Amino acid sequence: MVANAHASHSTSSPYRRFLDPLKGKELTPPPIWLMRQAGRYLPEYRATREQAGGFLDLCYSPRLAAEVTLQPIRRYGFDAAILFADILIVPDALGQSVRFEVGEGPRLDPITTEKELARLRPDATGKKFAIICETVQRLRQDLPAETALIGFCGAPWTVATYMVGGQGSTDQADARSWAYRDPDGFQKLIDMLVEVSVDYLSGQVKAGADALQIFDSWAGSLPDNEFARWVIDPTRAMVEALKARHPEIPIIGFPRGAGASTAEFVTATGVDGVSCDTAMPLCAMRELAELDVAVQGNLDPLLLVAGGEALDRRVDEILAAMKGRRHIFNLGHGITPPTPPENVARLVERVRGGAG
Ligand code: 1CP
Repeated sequence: MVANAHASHSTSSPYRRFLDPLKGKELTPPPIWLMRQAGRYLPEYRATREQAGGFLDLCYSPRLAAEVTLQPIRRYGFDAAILFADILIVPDALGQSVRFEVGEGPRLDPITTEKELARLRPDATGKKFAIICETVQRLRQDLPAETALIGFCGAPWTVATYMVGGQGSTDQADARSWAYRDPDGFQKLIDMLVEVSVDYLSGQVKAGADALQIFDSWAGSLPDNEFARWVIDPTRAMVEALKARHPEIPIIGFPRGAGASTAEFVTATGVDGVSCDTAMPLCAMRELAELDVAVQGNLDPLLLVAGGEALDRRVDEILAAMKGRRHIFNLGHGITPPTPPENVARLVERVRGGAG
């Protein structure tokens, strides 16, 4: 139903309302998309995933990755689609083997010393990045003209936590310990990630991405001085380098768990949008919106599982709090697998229904 939208892919871009708040314009109702809007809560995703075989096979198949990106757009007509890939594509492209075990999270061979770091191959990332960019290209052709396309990568700090720990963890102790023990060595890993991530995102922009999001899911585990060095500085370096290459590209930062450091993150990095997690008070989101930035968020993903009036109530509260501000409606974190798809439809209808 969607695949007929190609016509207006011409030199002048058609209007994509998702981009307005990022470019300084408030919209009522706000644009809406959801983190992890493609994923296991959708039966059609599970079917395509099975067809692909492994999770990385899905990411590296432009045809199937584009298909799962389009699935939630067909169902819900979100204002933006997000490229289907994963933040661990970057370590995989660097030559650190990444595996997704069934029923568990990702597994990598951990890198904890400068010697192991030296085995990574930043020059060899091009081939795998090119496959992902082919997905972006397909998507820009197949998406409805009015739907924006978001490219993304993980922030250097968060990607490093997986590269050093070898898997997800609740406290990111391995990366934090390396950063304390040997800050200069750890800085080399971060610098490498800044450089390859900029190339990767720049490739996504050239392939047709309208905006970028940098996911720093584990930003909240650092004390403020370390937050400045490992979250703010690398993000600012990426934003500067990307804006030098693509002055018009809007960039959203997602420093999850940054709390009281979020305002400093916004002013110091120069992002155009900031995504807020569920714990960010609505009054703090309103204050952030005074900083010449679009504010995205922050419905609790568990309310989307619960549904019903509890969901409606909180949606109305968020809309009321952000009314008149540059707001993009989203969750505070990704959709979880037990989410009933009909609750997502209810949410979209509520946001668009003008409750605000
Ligand atoms: O079984 C499956 O099909 C795999 C589940 C899955 C999915 C759907 C993973 C494994 N990744 C993804 C896609 C994905 N990941 C997207 C696609 C676009 C969309 O949002 O629809 C994006 C943007 C990500 C980003 C990502 N991957 C983050 C940052 C956001 C966040 O959730 O905090 C992180 C931390 C990852 C790592 C990752 N990939 C997959 C899992 C299960 C995890 C978390 C691992 C862990 O910490 O335990």
